[in-house]
Amino acid sequence: MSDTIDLIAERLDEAARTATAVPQLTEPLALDDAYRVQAASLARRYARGQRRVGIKMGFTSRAKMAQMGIDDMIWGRLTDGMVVPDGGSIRMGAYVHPRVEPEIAFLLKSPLAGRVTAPAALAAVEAVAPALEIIDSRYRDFRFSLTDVVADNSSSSGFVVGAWAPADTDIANLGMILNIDGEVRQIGSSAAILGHPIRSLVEAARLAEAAGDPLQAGDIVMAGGATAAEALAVGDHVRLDVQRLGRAEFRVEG
Ligand code: OOG
Ligand code: MG
Repeated sequence: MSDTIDLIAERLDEAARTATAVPQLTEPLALDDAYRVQAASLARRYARGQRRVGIKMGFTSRAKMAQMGIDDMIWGRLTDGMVVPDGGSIRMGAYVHPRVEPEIAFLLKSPLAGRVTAPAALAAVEAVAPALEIIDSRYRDFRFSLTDVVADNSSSSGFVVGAWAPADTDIANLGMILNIDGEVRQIGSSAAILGHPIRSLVEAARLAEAAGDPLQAGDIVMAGGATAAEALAVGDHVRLDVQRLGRAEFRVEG
């Protein structure tokens, strides 16, 4: 099995590195093995000098589950190579078929592992911010099964974090507006993320520890898309406004 895991990890890592779509996996994988593929493909990125900076949660809202037809929460690793500065730009050619989704990000001031309560999770938070995730499935046509997407690092490919706000900011039910080129494309609420985004951090603490990769001080945790994702095109100016938290934005260059 470990040969198979390494081979799939190499295939998916190459697909991400070269921005080339690949077919869905034909090898039947158990969920644990899909996460092993993810870890092995991330190990290849670390070997190229990238550093893990946190994790992203996926399918934490109904809108995202409905858009992709998957009902299970997933997670993936974030590296410094995926950071897009707020107000900066991405190059379309570095992606297969990127999409963007409105999220909330947490910055941790202390480690957080295992089964924790929501207040304990909040106590580990240094700051919260409006955030945009750029997802880019390496699978053709952005179609995948649960284990396919987990193996592919849960489609993570980039993220933009706006200005950090104090951890005691009430984020239970904040209006979120995703705007592309001045046009409102998605409207949602932070409450769409598991009823309250802090629950996504609670789940992240449990899942990351179970995989032997627990959350650390300094980690960024992306809580998951509050709405469906929007496809990106060259020339797009993407902006997220989150009530009370402010905005995050970037441009898509050719
Ligand atoms: C999988 C990643 C899901 C989210 O925020 O729900 C995700 C995908 O939709 O390609 O990042
Ligand atoms: Mg996401």
